[in-house]
Amino acid sequence: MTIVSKRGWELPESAATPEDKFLRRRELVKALAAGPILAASGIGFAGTAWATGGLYPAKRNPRYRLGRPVTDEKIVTTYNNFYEFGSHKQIWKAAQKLKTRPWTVTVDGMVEKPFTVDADALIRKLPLEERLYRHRCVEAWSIAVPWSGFALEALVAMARPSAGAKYLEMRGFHDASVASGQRQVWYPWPYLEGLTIEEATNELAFIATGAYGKEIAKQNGAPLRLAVPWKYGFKSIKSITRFTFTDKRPVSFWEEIAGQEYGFWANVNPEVDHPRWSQATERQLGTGQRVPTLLYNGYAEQVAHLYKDMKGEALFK
Ligand SMILES: Nc1nc2c(c(=O)[nH]1)N[C@H]1C(S)=C(S)[C@@H](COP(=O)(O)O)O[C@H]1N2
Ligand SMILES: [Mo]
Repeated sequence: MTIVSKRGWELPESAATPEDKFLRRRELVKALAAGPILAASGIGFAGTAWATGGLYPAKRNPRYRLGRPVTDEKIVTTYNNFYEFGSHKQIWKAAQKLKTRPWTVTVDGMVEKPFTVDADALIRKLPLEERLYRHRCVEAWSIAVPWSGFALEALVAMARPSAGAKYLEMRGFHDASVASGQRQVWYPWPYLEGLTIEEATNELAFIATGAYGKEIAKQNGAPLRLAVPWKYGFKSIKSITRFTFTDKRPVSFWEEIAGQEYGFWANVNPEVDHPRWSQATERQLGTGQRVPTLLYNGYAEQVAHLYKDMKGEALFK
């Protein structure tokens, strides 16, 4: 395999010894954890020019290829799932009400030292790159998006989780005065998702802060959203406010609502149908085509090893 970048966390998993992994994490911690980021806690930035100037477009990492066309930006920004703003696809206008500056992100739970930081300051501190990722919704439609952002592993390194931490829990915002969907009080707000630490530090786990060469649109989950492209789309939580390290497996938003249909793992698998529909194919937005769905959404090479010894787990819902 060709190594296309000298950044440590972009190395193929097979090329990284445990020591490599430890060392590159130490490097990241040195580069990221110390310094002005903590001082910036709680500070808001009114001017957007300063906040994102020069960040986008981020340099594309050529390691991630689509094998299909990039979906039109217009489609990706007008056909959305974002239940905070309603349980239909046309939420993009309503989502403009979301105030994404200032935005604070809290990192807490089983970490060396919990902290709260302004989202713009956090984004400025982390190495941004562009990645082309496929996205497969559990409802059997798909898109392909040029995200900009940083490897979630870099945030984990910054957080310095304790050895006992097994999961990373992520929460969205909760403000029914902005998000009318949150007046539907029977939903377990805020939106919540979780990954194992191994998943969160897999090279593919990504935090998107931009898309299509600019700051990410509110309807796509500004100011920062997860992108875990081997899992069904609902795992890729939008507009994150909190990262909590824990030894208890999180019960995610959809698992809480309908655990018989949506589970913790939610890995894409064309051979395991949803209780109410087939997962064998997907409707590719913008092309009018229906194409076969791939195991792990085509990312088996990067992630299949994470699950190889798991017996009796519902890995594909
Ligand atoms: N906070 C939050 N994140 C969310 C959702 C949501 O309703 N709320 N929907 C999920 C689902 S089901 C999908 S398919 C993707 C859709 O992302 P997109 O609208 O940017 O394409 O966001 C995911 N993240
Ligand atoms: Mo979805």
